[in-house]
Amino acid sequence: MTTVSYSVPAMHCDHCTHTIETELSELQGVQSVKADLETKKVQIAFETPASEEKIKALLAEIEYPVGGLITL
Ligand SMILES: [Cu+2]
Repeated sequence: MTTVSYSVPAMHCDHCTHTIETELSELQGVQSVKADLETKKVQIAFETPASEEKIKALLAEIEYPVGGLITL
């Protein structure tokens, strides 16, 4: 299991966090998603077949592109 934390600057309300958590949760291999509005960070725990590439692609697709990677 891998845990990553991404900065998602486009996150600006509870609707955003809900959308991000719902969409990412549906990606196969994603174990948990926590979107934090205050810090505009999304923490994701995943294993294969999910990957950082797939997660970033999905976030870009739903118009919440990753603004940076915070190493944990
Ligand atoms: Cu919003």
